[in-house]
Amino acid sequence: KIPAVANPLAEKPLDIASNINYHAQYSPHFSPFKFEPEQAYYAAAESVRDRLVQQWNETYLHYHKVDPKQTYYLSMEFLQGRALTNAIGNLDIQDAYADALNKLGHELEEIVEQEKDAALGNGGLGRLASCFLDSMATLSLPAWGYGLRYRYGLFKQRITKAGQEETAEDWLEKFSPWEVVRHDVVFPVRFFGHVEVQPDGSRNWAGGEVLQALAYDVPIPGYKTKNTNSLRLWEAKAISEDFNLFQFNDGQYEAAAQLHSKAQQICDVLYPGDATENGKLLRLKQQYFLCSASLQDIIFRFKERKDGSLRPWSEFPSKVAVQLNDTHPTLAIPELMRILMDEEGLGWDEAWDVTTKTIAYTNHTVLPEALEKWSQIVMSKLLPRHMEIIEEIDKRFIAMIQSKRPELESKISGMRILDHNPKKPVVRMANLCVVSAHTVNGVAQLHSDILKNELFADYVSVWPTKFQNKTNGITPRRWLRFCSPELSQLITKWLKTDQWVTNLDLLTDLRKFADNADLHAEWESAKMANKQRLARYILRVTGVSIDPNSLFDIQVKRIHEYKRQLLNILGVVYRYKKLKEMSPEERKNTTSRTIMIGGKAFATYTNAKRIVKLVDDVGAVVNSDTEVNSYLKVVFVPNYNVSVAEMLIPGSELSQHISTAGMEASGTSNMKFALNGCLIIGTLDGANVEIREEVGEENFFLFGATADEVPRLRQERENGLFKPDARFEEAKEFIRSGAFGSYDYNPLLDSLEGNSGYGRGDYFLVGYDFPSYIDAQTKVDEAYKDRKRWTKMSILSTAGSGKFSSDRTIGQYAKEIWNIEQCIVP
Ligand code: 26R
Repeated sequence: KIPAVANPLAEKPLDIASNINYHAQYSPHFSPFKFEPEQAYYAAAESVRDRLVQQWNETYLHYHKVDPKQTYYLSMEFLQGRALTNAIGNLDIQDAYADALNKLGHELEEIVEQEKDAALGNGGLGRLASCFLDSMATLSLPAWGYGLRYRYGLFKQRITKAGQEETAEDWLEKFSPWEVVRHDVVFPVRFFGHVEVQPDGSRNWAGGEVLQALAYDVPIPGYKTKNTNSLRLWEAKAISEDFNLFQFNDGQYEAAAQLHSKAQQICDVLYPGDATENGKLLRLKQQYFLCSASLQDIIFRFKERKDGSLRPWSEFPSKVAVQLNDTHPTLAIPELMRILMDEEGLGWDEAWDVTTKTIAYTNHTVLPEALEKWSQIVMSKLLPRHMEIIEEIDKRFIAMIQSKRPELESKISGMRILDHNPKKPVVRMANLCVVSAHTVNGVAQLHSDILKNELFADYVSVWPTKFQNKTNGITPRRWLRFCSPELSQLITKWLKTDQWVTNLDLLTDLRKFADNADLHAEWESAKMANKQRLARYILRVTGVSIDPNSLFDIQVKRIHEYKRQLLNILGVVYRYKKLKEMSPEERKNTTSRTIMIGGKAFATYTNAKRIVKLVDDVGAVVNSDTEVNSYLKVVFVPNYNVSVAEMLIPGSELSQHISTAGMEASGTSNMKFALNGCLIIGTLDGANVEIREEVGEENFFLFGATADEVPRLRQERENGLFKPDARFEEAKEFIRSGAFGSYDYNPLLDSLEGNSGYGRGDYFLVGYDFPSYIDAQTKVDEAYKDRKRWTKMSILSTAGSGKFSSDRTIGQYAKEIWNIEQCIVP
């Protein structure tokens, strides 16, 4: 029993100021002699954390008492970004903290910039997990996030003459005030070893190496609710007895600490390169480490919550829902089976029933190279017991198909989990998920249809109700309310309520004022303020001065050939060439544009790096060309991350979501841009399809082939039937001529021709879509000339974005997959 404590923190600004002051003086991380932005940040953050901790403890105790069914969101990635603005915003104490910091001689906006992004994720999948955590807390749902506490998150990107350079991002360098280490939450995790067979036939995994998983908890506050959930991040540690004192005293320091440094490696970096066998093994260790520690914790809680008495295991699925964020935590399936059978003594059928009723799987990509396959040889060595269990699941699946669905015999080799290809026998993780999970979902309607009709089509007749769609969403708190206070305030003013922050569908009411001149004026001035702020930022980080009166056109996302940044930059090159050919008079009739492109290329992805280099080179030439640079500027925005997105998105007017149709599972930044009144130029891909439906087709610049046309178009190309448009040839030729420097762009341009790249020239159909892309861009230029029309489109874009709140998404997961309910902390 923990005694209740009165809240020692009053609401008044002065008390907050003294509280900040207290932290500035007594916390060990601060100098008593300095109170600069860095010290002010830590002091403010610690003061906010004190408040959170109180609600956080109450939340845990309340869940413990009520014992509701809980969701556990297992993810190798969480892209949290900064926490301070979000925390004070969700606690609704923004103004009080701004005032208090003012009294202490600081500006809140400057203080929050001191915080490093927690970038424990690569891109869309990781950021989605973080938006989901925000919505789960805001909806007062009893839910946990489980991940790994990487020492180095996503790399920092610098742009030099040579292109992209990567450096390690040490986000914990100066300590994070947002995590609490739980020395009492520790679980053993085993690797390697062997399987022992007991006289009674039961099996037991023994030997090998045993490490410890230590929990670090991050508070996840909900917006205007007391519920404060946890993100639990595991860190790997060696068991202290494993430190070899004998060797150490013998002067063999490295040898003595060997197990310690091996343990540390597991959580050293997010997504270690997996080109080498070592890298693959490390990644698999990471995945198992997350799954094993999390399941032990979940089971511990399940047992703990029934006043000591034993609960029947059949109750487990009515208390626990586990969601797998892509296949990365698939090992949760054989791990749960192993614990239930080998440690808890259940039989196969009983364990299988519990496991399948507990676990659900979300697919986030159909790209073949991103579908995980693990070598059976590596798996057998690292996880011998799990390999046995996977073999058994595979065997039983085949037997079930043969007895119940004999007509599928010819499909079995593609549907089964094990691929016994003699060259490289592998375990197909997605198949393991589909066979074992009670529900499989895609992340946008089009993507879910592709899963049902193509990738997982053979399973649909076996399990017709297993497959669902859950269109992604984004949190309106971080992605509108906090990142654009100007626009938020005026929305609240016109809707006469701020309820839209938790009920985003209310934005549709803005449609009533879509032609109102007063709203137009306010809308334009809020947008202009955001554009000016963005222009100052671009000047600071790139040295390029951009004109806030030009059209701000942005494409930011991981650099990948399927996302087609190359289509964007070829369009820019074409635009530049046309501008050069115009007379000064003709130029005056064009729409001035500033094109910003940002994103990280995976360190070993050569073509992606060439694209970065090309964008930067085109920018250097265009921006210094005094003949045209008042009509066109091109900027590569360095080190794109969550915080940079919070700066760019509010200041955007056009954003590009131009992937080859069928390849982008959903996209989520498209939703963030649309919500901020930014128009989209895009293909019918991922969630673009639904965004266009919601904002209206007249407010969306559509172009390009559709997903169902893509296979035929690829075939035609292969058969030499594709006739490239003259404008496409012109743009490529201009680059080949050396107009943008001496770097060798031929390999990149060659990938759009002949038979390179994916083995089939221009696999991503840049050439096919180029003419319709250019035409759509011309329509953008025309629309922008009509201020009234553009502003109306912008308002209607925001008004139509309600569907894309992650509150809606999470509400659907809760009801249709997890079967969990709200558990409001009184
Ligand atoms: C296993 C390894 C190769 C790997 C593959 C893929 C590691 C990480 C990924 C990340 C992928 C799955 C990803 O981020 N997918 C994105 O998920 C978003 C959220 O659902 C979608 O919006 C986006 O379209 C999709 O690319």
